[in-house]
Amino acid sequence: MDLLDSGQKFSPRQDSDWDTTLQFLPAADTKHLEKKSGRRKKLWIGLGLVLSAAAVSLLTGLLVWHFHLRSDVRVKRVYIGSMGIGDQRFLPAYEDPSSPQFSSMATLVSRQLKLIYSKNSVLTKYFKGSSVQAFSEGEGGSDSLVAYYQSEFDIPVPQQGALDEAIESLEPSSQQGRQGRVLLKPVDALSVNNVISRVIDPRMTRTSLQVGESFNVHVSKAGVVQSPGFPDSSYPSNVYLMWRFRADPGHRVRLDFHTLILEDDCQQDFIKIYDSLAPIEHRALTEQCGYPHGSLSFLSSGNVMLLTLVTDEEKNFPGFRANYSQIPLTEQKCGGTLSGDKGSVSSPFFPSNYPPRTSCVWNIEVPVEKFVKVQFSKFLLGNQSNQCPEDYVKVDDKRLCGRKLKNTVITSQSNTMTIKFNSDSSYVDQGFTAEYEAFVPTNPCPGRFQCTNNLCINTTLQCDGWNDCGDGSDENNCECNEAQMKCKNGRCKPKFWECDGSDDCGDGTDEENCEKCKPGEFSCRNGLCISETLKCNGKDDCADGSDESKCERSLVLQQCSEFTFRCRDGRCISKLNPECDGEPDCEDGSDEDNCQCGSRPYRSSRIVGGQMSREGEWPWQVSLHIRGTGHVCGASVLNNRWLLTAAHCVQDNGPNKYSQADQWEAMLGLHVQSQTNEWTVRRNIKQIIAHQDYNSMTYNNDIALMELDKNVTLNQNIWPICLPSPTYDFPEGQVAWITGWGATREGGSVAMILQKAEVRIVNATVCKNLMNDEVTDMMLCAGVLKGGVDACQGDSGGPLSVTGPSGRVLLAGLVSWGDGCARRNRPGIYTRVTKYRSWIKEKSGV
Ligand code: 4AZ
Repeated sequence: MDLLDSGQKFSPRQDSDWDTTLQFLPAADTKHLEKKSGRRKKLWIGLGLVLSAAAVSLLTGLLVWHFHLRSDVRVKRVYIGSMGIGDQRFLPAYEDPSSPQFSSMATLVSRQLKLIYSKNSVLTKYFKGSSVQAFSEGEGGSDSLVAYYQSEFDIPVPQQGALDEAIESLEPSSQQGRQGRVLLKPVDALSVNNVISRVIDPRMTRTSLQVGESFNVHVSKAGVVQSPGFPDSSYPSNVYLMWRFRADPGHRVRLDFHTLILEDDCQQDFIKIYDSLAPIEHRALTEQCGYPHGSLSFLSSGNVMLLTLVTDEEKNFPGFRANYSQIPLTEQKCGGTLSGDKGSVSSPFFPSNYPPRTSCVWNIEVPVEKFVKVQFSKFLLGNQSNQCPEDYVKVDDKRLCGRKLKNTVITSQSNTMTIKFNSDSSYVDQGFTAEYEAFVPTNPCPGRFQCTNNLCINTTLQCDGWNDCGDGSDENNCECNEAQMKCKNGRCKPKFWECDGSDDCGDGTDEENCEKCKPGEFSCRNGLCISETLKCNGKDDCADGSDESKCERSLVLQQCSEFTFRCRDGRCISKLNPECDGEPDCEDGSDEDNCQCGSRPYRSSRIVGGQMSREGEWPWQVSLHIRGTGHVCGASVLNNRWLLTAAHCVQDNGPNKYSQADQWEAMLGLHVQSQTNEWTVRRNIKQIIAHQDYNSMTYNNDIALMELDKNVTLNQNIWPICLPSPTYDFPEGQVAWITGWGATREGGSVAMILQKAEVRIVNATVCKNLMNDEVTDMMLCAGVLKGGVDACQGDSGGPLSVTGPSGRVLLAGLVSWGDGCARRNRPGIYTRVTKYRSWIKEKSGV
């Protein structure tokens, strides 16, 4: 059954045994009673509060004493660790925990652990037992076998810190060095080189969890892993699952996630990946939950990797599907000597996440009379911190880390530069790419402007009102020309940006003295000025509802206006954008009708300057294909039968009969062009209804409906977007998203993976000014006026999506036209959907 078409509405259950004779006190009486006994009641309340406070303090004290001070209360503490062993070889039988070889080696390791713990009074006193979970080949050096184990201690609560210290004291410290430190060597003992252990992630020992199941995966032949039930059903509740990946010796494991959709809260459901076969915190590469956005491609440092999935009782999501493979360790050697005048360097495997425990050094050498400068075009290296002790890039003596250094320029003071990259044993990131260049010290930016931060920019970008340097130095000390205004802070900005509702100066001067009304007055949307005191007074003083449009309570108005919402009963209310905001405002509740649209199944969360979207993120996005040609235009799902697109997509063009329905094929639930999957639905088109007044010269009324030949079943990847009412207001500056498979740069080729980009609604007057008055009231402008982000060829007909106050997504516009793509001061022009609400209803019934 199709959800939106079932015609079912919620109706309260009629309980037959409900006692209709029962009477409740009327509200007025309650008040009356309260008033009479007010004083005595207050006294009792006061006394009650004091007594409750005393009881709470007593209970808290008891609990603190019970758990922290009473030394006989014990807790279980589990440590996960690895042991490097020098005098044993890895045998294939060790992969099978039921083999006799596994058992006998596990016994040796457990005995060894007991021996190690026996040398420490805290450890030996509270030790309960160890179990070995897996073995792998040694990690090079003197280890030839690694055992992964779990040790359990039963410890009085106040002693937990001492236990952690004792466990950590077993590790070789950096001064002692890793190599050759034999911890213990009785006659039958193993030659132990090192032990690392850490307390287990407490979410992995939740009592509700079913005991972890584990899968052994050999990655020498590439393959796919997925969470149980994927993609047909959600993952199960309360599971702790492990996938142990092993590559051939001398190889690394590579894991690329194709889909990853979990609950948003990492405390409940998460995946965690380790550079190890046991979940040792020291070796955690990443933790992910929700609908993650960064790179989801991971590499191990050695030939093993562990993937864990932990879920709780509630809210189960689709889970994941990931491809695994192996790569020789010798592949992608990073670093080296570079001697060209310019070139680029990037972290290993960029744009995948770099592997842990990796170090690379690049020595750049340019002709003696020149210096070197390097500019980072991508920089994603873990957390920002002072000394950058974890993962870092070091340029000569300067250590860099964090995720904020994009476009940073560093220059050398000689003809050589050394760039070092270093990743530690845990938590990886996407890394960096950088371009280096030789320059003459006396002329660092030949023919270009040098910013204070050493960036070079085109001289035409100086004093153009935009901060191109990033530090504003290209906009300092400018002489404003006659088309510009001077801000108080000295910046020059185009005059038509004055009073456009956005602070372009940065100090608000371009938005001062813009009100048409006097101080203390409210400007109605119809241009009237009324006293500020009349705002939200429950009366329609502007006579267009606007003084009552952003108040706590919505008014039912005597008369409707172009700014008011019309309820189904024909009456209008004053609240701005009341539809589907989660609050019934119309007396007949019609502002909250048909609000299943515009929701993403999983909250997270072509285009020029955009980024890849995730599967299911834009379930209303459609790809319109011409048979034999492939993708041509975008469209949006309105319901299980109707799509909305641009009229210019369905115009005949010479021999191409785009106006004929049988030429088209609609792809719904598509993510990657030419990669249909179980969620993709292909439909023929029954009819096309282009707007009767579409003007191919001006692009006015650029809107068309398409009816599918067969209904589709709505699901997590195919879902309608909400249509805004005719009076819905999309204010300038509001964030909107564009999506599509169109060209990724002007004149470029189309995208394979659905792209998304964030833009903002542009002031209509500013837009008309910028676009030579070619923008009509039936159009909406959106973009990033600085340039670099826009819709482009192939995105046409696709949605301009805006998220409303309750999280529902509304269709503000249809990609229509523009002056090129992503050019500065050339926003994208969209069909203004609010203008066509009744046309859509008339033609399709939606
Ligand atoms: C096009 O050719 C097109 N920059 C669509 C959108 C824009 C430009 C061109 C907006 O379909």
